[in-house]
Amino acid sequence: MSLLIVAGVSCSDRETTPPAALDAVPSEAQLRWHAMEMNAFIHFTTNTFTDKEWGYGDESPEVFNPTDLDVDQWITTLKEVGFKGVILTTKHHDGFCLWPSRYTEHTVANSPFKGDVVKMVSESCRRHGLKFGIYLSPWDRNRADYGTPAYIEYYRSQLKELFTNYGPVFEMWFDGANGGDGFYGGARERRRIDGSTYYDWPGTLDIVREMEPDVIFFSDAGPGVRWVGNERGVAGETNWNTITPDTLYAGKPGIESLLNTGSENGTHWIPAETDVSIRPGWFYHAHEDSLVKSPEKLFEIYLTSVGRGSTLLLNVPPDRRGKFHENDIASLKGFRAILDSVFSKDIALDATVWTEHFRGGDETYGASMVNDEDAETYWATDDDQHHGSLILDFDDEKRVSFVMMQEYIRLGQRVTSFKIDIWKDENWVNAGRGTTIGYKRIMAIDPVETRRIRITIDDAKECPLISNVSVY
Ligand code: FUL
Repeated sequence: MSLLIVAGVSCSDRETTPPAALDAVPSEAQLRWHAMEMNAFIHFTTNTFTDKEWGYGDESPEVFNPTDLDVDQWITTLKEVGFKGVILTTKHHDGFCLWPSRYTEHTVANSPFKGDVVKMVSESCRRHGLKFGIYLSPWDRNRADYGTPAYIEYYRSQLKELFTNYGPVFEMWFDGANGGDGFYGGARERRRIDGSTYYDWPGTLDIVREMEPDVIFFSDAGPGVRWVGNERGVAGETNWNTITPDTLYAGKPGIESLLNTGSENGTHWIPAETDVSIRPGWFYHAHEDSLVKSPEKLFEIYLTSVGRGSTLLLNVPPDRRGKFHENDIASLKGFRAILDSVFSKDIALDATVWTEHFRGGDETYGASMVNDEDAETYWATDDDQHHGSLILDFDDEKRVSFVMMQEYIRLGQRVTSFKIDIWKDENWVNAGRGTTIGYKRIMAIDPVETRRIRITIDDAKECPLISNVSVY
């Protein structure tokens, strides 16, 4: 590059223009949410004591009686496994409140336990450095006024109580299950609501945003993050963070596959959150003690959620003592051990990375930006070039089983197809292909000894920007 000396100041005559952002990009709060990668869900209420999944709403607060509640055991266990945030069911569909809400008698205050579980969990999260989130079921099978405008007032008053007394709250979870039969203050009937209008979500979100401007709203349709479309722990192999929310709303039937993949030309950044339980049910049932997912299954779920650019929300339900069961703890620890062993050494850090093309011939967009341990730097191509390859040279044969890639999503999600080749017998041999990358993509490949890996971006919406490549 030639240099001009102007009045003693040297400057390049060919300044490389940085890539322009796409229309749909994440907010700062969404970027922080992506980086959390693994959060935990906690389902705990009268269901834990009645052995139900959906309480009818007529359960007496008397049944809620954990004998040995230890929220620090939950939070320290989750922290050791690597979870960054916790979302607590402060009220499930049965309407029982885990805090002494002044708007209803149907709370912990009238249970033999009496304690404020929301306070205990939010404080424990803060003590141990985890972020705290809230699930407040919009559907309430206890309330006589459910289905009328009065209930919306009730729901909003409770949001105000929660956000004022227990914040900061990083994520607010609006469940899509809505309406149906219930106790409804003794009516014991079936009630239907129009999910697209009844809750006036825009009005409710405004109220919450005023209290917590950075909160991420989860619902089927966002607007902060969207449901992944299933409860099996599987994000789309093609997983766009973008989707067009126009006609979507929480609980709308038939949108599962769209939510699972997102859409390439979606107008908004609404990434998929993968919620799944460590047990068959969301609440604790003793008869499921032998059905806790194994460490290997949890790792498989990690690969189909975090490994596909989604965030994992893993539910771990406390038992009737108010503790995580020994079997769940053993599985979680085993899962952590697998993560530690698989991802113990990133061999890409010692590799030399080559490319035939980088933006403007400017080293600040060069291949070495993908293994410099700086998430803010990235390899980029010129605007008119939507493909390119990176070759990682390890100097000698290394055993390779996983390749991890990250796009610089601050400027939008771009890659639409890529492949991974390994160098074998003086030839490139294909080891895997994929579509989207997004925040993170982890490709498991058949374990192999090789001295070189080639990652080819075959196509992208605009010039690809790759901020990180790791190899294990
Ligand atoms: C669903 C609910 O009906 C389940 O009980 C659970 O809370 C799950 C996370 O969301 O819609």
